[in-house]
Amino acid sequence: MKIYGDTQSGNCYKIQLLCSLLQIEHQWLHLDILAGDTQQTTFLAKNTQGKIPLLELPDGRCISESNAILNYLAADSSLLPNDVFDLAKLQQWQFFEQYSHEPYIAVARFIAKYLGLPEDRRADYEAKHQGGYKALAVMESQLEKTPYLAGEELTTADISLYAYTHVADEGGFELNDYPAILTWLERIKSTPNYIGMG
Ligand SMILES: N[C@@H](CCC(=O)N[C@@H](CS)C(=O)NCC(=O)O)C(=O)O
Repeated sequence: MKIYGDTQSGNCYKIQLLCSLLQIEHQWLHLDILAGDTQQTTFLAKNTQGKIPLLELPDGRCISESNAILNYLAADSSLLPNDVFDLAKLQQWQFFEQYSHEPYIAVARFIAKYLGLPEDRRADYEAKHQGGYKALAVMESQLEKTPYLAGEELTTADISLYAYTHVADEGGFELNDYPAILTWLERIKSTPNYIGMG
């Protein structure tokens, strides 16, 4: 199978990390967003959204949306529970990631790291911090109770939220007031076959 992505993107890193943890063989195809690779007609034919990551199966079928790709690839592994309640709990965290975490923490990181924090984006950057810290507080409260977000076991919910939380400092977030998150980051980092971003 082929995975189209950019190693600097947290959404793409989710897939790289999962493939490493589960030792899934794949072909990685690098796309340069800033050079317009995702807007080329050949790529748009595979994903009309023009976004990465994108998974292409050997028969040509494609899946976009990082969390959908994670759950597809993790089927039948310990990272994706079969129990309906446990699966819904995991998805609860993945929807939270897309609506309440990534739009703040990933975007603040993008403004600071890739745009160089231009003056005309400063107000936007600061507004992202309020929402980002709110998301971190929600995670902290869960991780004070359980070692992983969806309970006792590592699941794809942790991979979804690890991707941008572990580089939140690049978006100006200070994690020292979130000790349970810091411990969780270390726990994930020590998982066999872990790989870092980039
Ligand atoms: N919700 C999507 C977000 C994907 C996304 O925004 N990808 C960015 C890179 S992190 C992208 O491809 N941007 C290119 C563009 O918008 O043209 C996911 O989780 O996969």
